[in-house]
Amino acid sequence: MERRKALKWSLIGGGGGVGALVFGGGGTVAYLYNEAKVDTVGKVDFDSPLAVPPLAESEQDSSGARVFTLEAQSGETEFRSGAATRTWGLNGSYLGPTIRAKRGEEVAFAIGNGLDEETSIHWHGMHLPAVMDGGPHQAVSPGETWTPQWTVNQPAATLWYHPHPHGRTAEHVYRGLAGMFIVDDDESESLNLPGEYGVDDVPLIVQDRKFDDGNQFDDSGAFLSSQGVLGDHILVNGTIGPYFEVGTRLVRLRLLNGSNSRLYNFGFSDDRPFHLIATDGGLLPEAHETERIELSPGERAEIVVAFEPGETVELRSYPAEEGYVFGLGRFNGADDRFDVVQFRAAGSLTDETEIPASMGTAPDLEGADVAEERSFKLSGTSINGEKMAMDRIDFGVREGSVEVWEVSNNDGYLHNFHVHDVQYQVLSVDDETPPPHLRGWKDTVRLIPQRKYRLAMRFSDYTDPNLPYMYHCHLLTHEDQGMMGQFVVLGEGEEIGTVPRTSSAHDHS
Ligand SMILES: [Cu+2]
Repeated sequence: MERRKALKWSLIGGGGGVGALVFGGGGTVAYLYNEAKVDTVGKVDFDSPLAVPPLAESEQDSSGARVFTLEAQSGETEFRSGAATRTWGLNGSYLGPTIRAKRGEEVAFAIGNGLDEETSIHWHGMHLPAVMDGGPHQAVSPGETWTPQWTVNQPAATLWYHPHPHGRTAEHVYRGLAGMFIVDDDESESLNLPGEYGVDDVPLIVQDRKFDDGNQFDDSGAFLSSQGVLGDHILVNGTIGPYFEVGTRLVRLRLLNGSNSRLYNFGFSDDRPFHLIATDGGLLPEAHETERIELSPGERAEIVVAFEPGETVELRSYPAEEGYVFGLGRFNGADDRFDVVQFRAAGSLTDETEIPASMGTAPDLEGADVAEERSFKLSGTSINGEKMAMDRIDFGVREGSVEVWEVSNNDGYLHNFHVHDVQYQVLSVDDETPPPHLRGWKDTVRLIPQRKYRLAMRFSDYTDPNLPYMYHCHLLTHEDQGMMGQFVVLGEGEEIGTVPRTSSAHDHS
């Protein structure tokens, strides 16, 4: 282990020496460089139907809230031939059901922890009170039940949920705790987009995994990588080598990068164009036609793709377009290529949906009065040189104010930036208008090294001087190692308080 570390630092620290080391002819490093590339294109037997997570059931309680029950549990899952894999899931052995709720609805959850260690469930992308956020201060002990409740009040979007326990997020997500959370609203329901869940509106939770010789998940960091685990098998909704039978001309795919540290560059095997219709926080004002969409861990995109009767085409992940300092990309997955899902179109396809000319609402924070500007430099496993501390609130923001945060990645590999509670507008990237895929609402943005991302966000309500929201890199190893900070939303005249020593908001049952 120590030897690996030394080799890694000699590579990274070498600066101009990296190229010489890598391409210097023969030698161990050149061999390792070649071995580091993963390419599964043409090698995947698409012999399993794509699993589609069930929609979670709910019951109305006496107050009118819709109550969902989720139980974190351990189990075994058969991903491939041979031994079953020990996994975790919610209401099942791997992943969890899809939660679906409409703007304006009161939702309530009973989150049970049937594991033998503390966990939590964070609602990624959701605007809600800090005490309901499910971050590291809302840990749920084994045998206990946590009961968050809030009113969904944000535009239709593809969100997700996953654990966020202090220092343990990577392992909990890797074992299988995650699920999708779809928000609908009146506007989205009035559009004629493909919208039949599991038929022409399909969730795709994309995760990479490594298996050891006994078919168990291996979460050891990739050799020479600075990003943590990089798997050589792709699971989509927990299915390896999935195919999906298409019965409609247009299909909407809700893509979620649910991986710990891998960047995907999605596109089709024949390079057909498709339409990007939504990003993290909801529908774009109008669809953007493209052939590729890159997603870093935690990011989502909704795309609509058109099929011809009788055809077969694969969704792939292609090598990253840019964003790695020379030589580092290879060891951090940037050159990898994967077959992801095969789509098999029926001999005749129904054709009743469309991509409307106008869909969501454009972000509107450009030109807003800015109460505060802040700067965040991500490097190694720190933000502005500091690591996360549970009892340190890094700053407070004012209720109702708009802030602009300038964020940059000072390393040569992948980081991204996620902010809890809000969706933000990417105002600019290196002072230029952001590319089309960053023009909608976002809660997680990939940081290409050495570029300045200016993010505008409004903190509209839910003040709490004592309980913080998180901002962090969503590469889960980095997050666990401390690349995270905490802020509180303050009402008028309020001062930053003190994080309660036991801030878990769980019920004892
Ligand atoms: Cu990072």
